[in-house]
Amino acid sequence: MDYKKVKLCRICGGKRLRKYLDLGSQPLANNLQDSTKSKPQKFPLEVLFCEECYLSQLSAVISPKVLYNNYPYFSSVSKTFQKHCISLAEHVNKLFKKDRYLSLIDIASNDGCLLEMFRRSGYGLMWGVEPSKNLTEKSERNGFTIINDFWSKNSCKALPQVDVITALNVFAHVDDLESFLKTVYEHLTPSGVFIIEVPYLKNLIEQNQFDTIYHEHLSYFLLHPIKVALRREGLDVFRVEEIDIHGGSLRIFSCKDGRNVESSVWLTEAIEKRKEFYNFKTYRGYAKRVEKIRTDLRKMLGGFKKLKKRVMAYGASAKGNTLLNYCGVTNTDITAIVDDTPAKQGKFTPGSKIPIVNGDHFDITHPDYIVLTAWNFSAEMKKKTEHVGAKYIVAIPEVRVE
Ligand code: JHZ
Ligand code: ZN
Repeated sequence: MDYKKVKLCRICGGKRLRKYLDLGSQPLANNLQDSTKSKPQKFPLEVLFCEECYLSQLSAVISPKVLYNNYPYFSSVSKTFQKHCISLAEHVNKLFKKDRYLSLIDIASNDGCLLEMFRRSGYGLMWGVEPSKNLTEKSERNGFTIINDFWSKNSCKALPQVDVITALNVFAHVDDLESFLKTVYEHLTPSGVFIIEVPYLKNLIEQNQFDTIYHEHLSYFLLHPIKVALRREGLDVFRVEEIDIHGGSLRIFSCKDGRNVESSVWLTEAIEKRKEFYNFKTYRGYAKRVEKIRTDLRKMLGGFKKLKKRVMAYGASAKGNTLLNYCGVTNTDITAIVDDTPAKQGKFTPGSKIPIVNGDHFDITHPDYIVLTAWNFSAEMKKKTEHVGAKYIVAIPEVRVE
């Protein structure tokens, strides 16, 4: 399978792209293996910084058809994410006078988790757009209308203009942002609101969250480049919020016109500037900090292996696979990974070949340590495993036992 090499910045077309991180060649993070014998193809995983608009982006683009045809990630598995969607629905309602039923399109609606929370909060007309067949089928069974395709002018031409368009954890996955945003503009009513949520690059750098880097995430965003991309397509950012989900994300509200730009917008940009995120030198020491995580984790797991400790992990997340593959951790270090997603159970993590099992295995194996490979949900995961009596290993922002 081939991939496209990035030569120009996807937002500003700039040529001055400088590499600041190389995580080696890695398999696709959600390409779970059916057996330990499969040999998944590997692709370069490197991050480049654009000196003109400050976007961080991968050097390689894999075809989205390969990545999302059958996607094993189900948003609803996490109660934390469900609560997050409920609060977003309440929050959005406050932006409108609720004198009528509002309409909504959710881009990359996954298994319908967000649609469900908007339905409960009284939305009348709703559509999801989702390329993965398995996720579409689940949402349709729950009564939602889903366009089973990528968000594009052509696939969504039957959809009307709506009051709210949401794009949670999908903006970073898009190569052609220009046509993505043009389609958003066409489907938004004049007073409508477009909401993006993306993992925030500030946290990726400051908290060493290098595991958020995998082939699906083509871009790593600051507010500034998002503003540039939106403005070019006629959308103005009027509010920005820093939210806790996925290790710290940005929630960005934009509209065609008519809403006052709130102080959060210039304040966020001012902080990005003051913290020197618009300067390549800030990214220089990053690779060293990431290498230290690898050294420390290998040392810790090597020590536990010698002591014959039982080590399992929780969360066969995409980010977990970046961590395991970059650190060279395999099924000789971690016996099994628990994941509550039925579609992931019975498979093996790509590259590291660790079996993915259900939660009963904590009680069968009685691990001494559980590596929280989805550390962004540690509170929820610790609660679910209290009875196991194990200690937890967390690798981000630095390797430690809790
Ligand atoms: P999680 C996701 O990436 C999806 P991933 C996506 N790639 C994206 O853009 C980013 O987020 C931002 C499991 N789990 O969410 C479910 C339990 O088993 O950290 C998941 O497999 N029990 C679109 O894959 C994994 O852990 C639980 O109680 O890196 C979490 O994956 C909980 C809470 C989770 O994301
Ligand atoms: Zn650029």
